[in-house]
Amino acid sequence: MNDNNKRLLDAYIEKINDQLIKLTENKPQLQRAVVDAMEYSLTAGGKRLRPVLMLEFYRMCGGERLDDIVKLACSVELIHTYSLIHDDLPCMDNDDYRRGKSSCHKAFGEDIALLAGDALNTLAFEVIAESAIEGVIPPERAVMLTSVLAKAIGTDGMIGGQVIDLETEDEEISIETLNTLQSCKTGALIEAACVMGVVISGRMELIPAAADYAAAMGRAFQIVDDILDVTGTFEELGKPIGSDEQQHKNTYVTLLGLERSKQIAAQLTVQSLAALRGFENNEFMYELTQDLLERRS
Ligand code: GRG
Repeated sequence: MNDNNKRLLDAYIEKINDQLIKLTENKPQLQRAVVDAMEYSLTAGGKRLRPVLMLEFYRMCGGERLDDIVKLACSVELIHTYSLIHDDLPCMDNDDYRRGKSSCHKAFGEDIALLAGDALNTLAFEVIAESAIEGVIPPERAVMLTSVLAKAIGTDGMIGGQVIDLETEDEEISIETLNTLQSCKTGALIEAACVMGVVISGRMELIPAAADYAAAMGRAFQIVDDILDVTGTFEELGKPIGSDEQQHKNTYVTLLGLERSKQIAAQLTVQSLAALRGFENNEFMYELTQDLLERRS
């Protein structure tokens, strides 16, 4: 990534991080345990990819009020963090580490971690509603954002994907089923982030192009995630490697092998870049998408 784009990415991440801290401050003492757990997971690191996508799609659609939109962009990071907390629970993937730290339930106990995930989920929708109440976006756009996000994380999206994942452990599935699992579990929230950026800008005619971009990029992202689970290190990923194999998960690597997975991720990246052609000022997004293919974390 060139220096200008790196500066833009760092500026986005700084604004997102500042806003995420604000979202959990000033909460009453009695509820402090759950708020501490939310804050712990929100500030544990992470690439902030989903809010960056939302901000960039808004900007590529000609949006100029980026500072006003940061809080809205945090809605997808709140959902993402909730999904990671729940994903790590003993009844799900039972992972002890996340983002280089003890997972939420290891630090706060299962009960508080479960509630912290639930509260982050709720807070995401509170943020969207508040953006209309505060006059940041028109109410009809807030309703549309609510609809896009809710669909992306429900039974047709993230939760549905998680169910397919759980129910197909220990059995070999087809590549078609793996594609469906991935589109729901990882792809749907990534797509929602891109589409929500477009919705905020009001350029509704660009929604299909944003969805096309996200479908290809989201799959490439998951394939790289699967590759890194085999080729990465604890230091890079912030969690133990080899967990997919240990848990008998179906992944692109277990089904197609490392080399074929790398080829497909590269092809999907090219496909996603083509979908960016309809957007103005797409240089940053172009580079970010290429960098995601080479990422090590
Ligand atoms: C309601 C019980 C219940 C569960 C919610 C757990 C769940 C449903 C869904 C799991 C979704 C999930 C964890 C998908 C994995 C997606 C993925 C590739 C995560 C890693 O994303 P990165 O690399 O992580 O963006 P960072 O840490 O950088 O933010």
